[in-house]
Amino acid sequence: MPKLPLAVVVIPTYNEAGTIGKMIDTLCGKVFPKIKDWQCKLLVVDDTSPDGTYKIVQKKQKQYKNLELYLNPKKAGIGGAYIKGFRFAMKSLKADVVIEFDADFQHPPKDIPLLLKEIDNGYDYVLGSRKIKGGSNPKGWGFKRVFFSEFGGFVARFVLFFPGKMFFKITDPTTGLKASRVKGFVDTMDMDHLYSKNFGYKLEFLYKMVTLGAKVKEIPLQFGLRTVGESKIESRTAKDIFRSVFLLRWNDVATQKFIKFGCIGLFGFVINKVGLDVFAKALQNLINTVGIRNFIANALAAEVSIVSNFILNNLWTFKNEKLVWGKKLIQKFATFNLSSIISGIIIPSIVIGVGTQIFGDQYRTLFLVIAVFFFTVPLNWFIYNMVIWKKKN
Ligand SMILES: Nc1nc2c(ncn2[C@@H]2O[C@H](COP(=O)(O)OP(=O)(O)OP(=O)(O)O)[C@@H](O)[C@H]2O)c(=O)[nH]1
Ligand SMILES: [Mg+2]
Repeated sequence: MPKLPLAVVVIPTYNEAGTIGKMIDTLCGKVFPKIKDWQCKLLVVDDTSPDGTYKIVQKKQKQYKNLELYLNPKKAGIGGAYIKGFRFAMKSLKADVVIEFDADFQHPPKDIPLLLKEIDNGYDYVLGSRKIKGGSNPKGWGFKRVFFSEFGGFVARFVLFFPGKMFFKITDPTTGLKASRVKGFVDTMDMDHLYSKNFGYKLEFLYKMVTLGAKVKEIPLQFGLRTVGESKIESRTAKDIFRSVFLLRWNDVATQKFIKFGCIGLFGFVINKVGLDVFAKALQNLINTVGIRNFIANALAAEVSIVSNFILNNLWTFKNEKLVWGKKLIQKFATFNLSSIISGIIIPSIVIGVGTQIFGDQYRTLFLVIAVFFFTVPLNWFIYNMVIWKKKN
């Protein structure tokens, strides 16, 4: 018979003596034996809980062969515990899938086979969602907890994924119930540089899995009420989660590029403005007709700003995709020049012309802003990334 793939359910615990024994009996005694296509192990990562949670696990290990304990000498935070647990599950146990699970029965044990079924269906990252049909928050949650969960979830989704497809696909980013494929994902993920070792890790793992290209699937999660033991959620948990989310977004390669692109664009605008004045003055004695003079002055100034935009983006924004001197650079510059004329001059002129024709001359500045932010910026960003400095695979 071929060897079955291994799923390791990782439960971090801190003072869960009131519930861990029952959880072990439920998983190792009832749930795991019913799963036929997977070999399952339970790994408890305990931070040497003062209430002796680990002692209960050690006792149960005599009864269950598929029960493992990883004992941290001191409190590591939920994220810290998961990092250690995942490493142990991969290196020592050779897990194919790792599952994040709570000790306090808020995650229904019956969901474990459902998570694995979706992995069998080809998904790499299966999430329990409280927001899709069939999922729910506990009935007993007060306004504050519901608000933080809803608001925090939305901010996290928005900051991390908007306007990408994951913004719509991932409905519950702060969920704690997840199954992750190891090969190509958890074994590839950088777990050494997390911004948070507490609850913020959830968003970081999520972001990293998505960035690695994981195929994501949500299943409904009826999140229960904690009945035994104490919550480890603190008032600073919300802050911790927001901090992780913003740092992830800020330090993302694309964000950093976009900021540089924006600065250079702004600088180009300044060059255009200054250049217009300089050229207009220089041409004063050469061309008498003011309209023609300013037309030529602006064309020259715009060209100078296009050249400076190209050079600066090449050296700074897209330094990793830098074009070096040669025929290709000249071709790319020609494309850049043409697209800049279209996106920076022709399109805004049409938007402003059509807009003011329909709505009136008083909206001239408004249409300029619309043209720049809704047409020029997105169009340039797209062309720079997809054409001029397109990454080679
Ligand atoms: N090892 C370890 N486990 C932790 C730590 N903090 C939390 N946990 C465990 O992580 C799991 C989730 O923590 P909970 O306090 O239940 O968080 P929650 O479910 O979002 O919040 P509640 O609804 O209040 O229970 C539980 O099994 C905790 O024991 C920690 O610092 N170290
Ligand atoms: Mg809980």
